[in-house]
Amino acid sequence: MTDARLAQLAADLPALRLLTDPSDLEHYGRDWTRRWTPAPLAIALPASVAEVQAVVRWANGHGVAIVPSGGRTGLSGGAVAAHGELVVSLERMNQLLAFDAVDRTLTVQAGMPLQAVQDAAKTHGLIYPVDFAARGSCSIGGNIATNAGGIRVIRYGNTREWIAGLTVVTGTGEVLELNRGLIKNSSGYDLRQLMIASEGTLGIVVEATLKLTDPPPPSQVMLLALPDMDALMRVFALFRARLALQAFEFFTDVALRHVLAHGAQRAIDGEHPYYVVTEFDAADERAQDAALAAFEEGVEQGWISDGVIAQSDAQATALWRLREGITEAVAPRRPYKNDVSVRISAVPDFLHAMQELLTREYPQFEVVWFGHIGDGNLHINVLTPPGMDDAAFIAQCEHVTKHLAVTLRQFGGSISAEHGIGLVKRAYLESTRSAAEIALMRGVRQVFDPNGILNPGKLFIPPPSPDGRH
Ligand code: 2HG
Ligand code: ZN
Repeated sequence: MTDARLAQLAADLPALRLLTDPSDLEHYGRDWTRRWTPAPLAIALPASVAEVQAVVRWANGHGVAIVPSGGRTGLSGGAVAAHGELVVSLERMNQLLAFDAVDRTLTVQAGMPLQAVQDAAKTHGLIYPVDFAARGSCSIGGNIATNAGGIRVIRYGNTREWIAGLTVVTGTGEVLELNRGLIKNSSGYDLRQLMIASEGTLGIVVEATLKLTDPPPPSQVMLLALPDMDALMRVFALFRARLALQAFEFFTDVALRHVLAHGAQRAIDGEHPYYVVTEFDAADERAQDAALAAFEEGVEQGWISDGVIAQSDAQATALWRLREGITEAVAPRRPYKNDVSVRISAVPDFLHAMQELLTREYPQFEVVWFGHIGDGNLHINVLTPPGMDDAAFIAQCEHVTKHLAVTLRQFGGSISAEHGIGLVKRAYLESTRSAAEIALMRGVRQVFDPNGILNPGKLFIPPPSPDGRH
């Protein structure tokens, strides 16, 4: 170990797994954003809360920054280590600790993948309902650090709703057990909620107690083709009034083209500008008839051009793939991502404003729109034109994001609906948060992490250091 600080860490904690091979630094130093060159000092893979605590104390003593790391599926650069940080990966802390049938909770270590959490809940006849395409790779700790949303928010809400307790290690190495699984706890500030969406800047989530619930009734999955944007919101209103929705997701013909080219199966013939995948409770014939009636009404009104209803689980999975496969399908085109939200009531006007903005500002680019329209959350992926230099592309996209931020401010929306701010959106935080709020947020960070050890440079633009680095 050539670095004296690391040699000290290895001597202090002989059982701690530490990696310094270039391939490991590369692997653990980045997330799904591909914009930064990974350059961590080393990777620590603690196996216990005590080890995490000792690592944080060492980092304080040596002024080394820590990047907390889960499945690194983030899209905002929250888990990128590009400046000699120690990556603290929770990968080895992936165990189920307890299930409580009376409380209906699972207690897990933070490195457990979301899918493993979902599977564990199922073995007890219950569900952990937060769900999205990265379920197999992301970790519950990362979900908590970003308040991950996904495809079932319309029914179940974000990760925030499902956290009954958290164990975290703060920036000073304090271990806090927050809320301890209580349903009712009116004893002052809810520090658990403060940790959720803090992107590893206040504490490292090491364990979580997750609420579970009953599985939903049997459902049906429908794919709809729509003629225009107004139809989209009309169909949403119609379906929401008539059916018990579990999901209502939209994407455009451009998105469809990419998933089909990536191996998904076409389900509706012809050219249509917009599509919706929706899933709703359909336990009995009455519910199924209501769905058909809603569909027919949408067709009669001219809001739905075509549609299919899945006749089997395999078909339902194939329809879902059209929506869930988009991120992977467009990844080779190194997209610039926006993940924005407005109140549902503002969606129609916001969509029009966005469409106008994008056609004005991005005529030269291929833009893929999709998202959780029933939650007011849009994903806008701008694809790098073939042969275009990354730096030039990003500069143009950043320019448009400035306009987008202005539009969002007008609509009272958010620059990050569910992916977090990280490095990618930190310059735009003030489009969503007032100066007073940001000052208070910085103050909170100072309390939990006075030496700025945890994930510096994420969420906020840090003051420039004397050597000009962040
Ligand atoms: C999704 O909804 C994810 O599929 C990823 O939030 C969105 O790739 C994206 O922009
Ligand atoms: Zn999403």
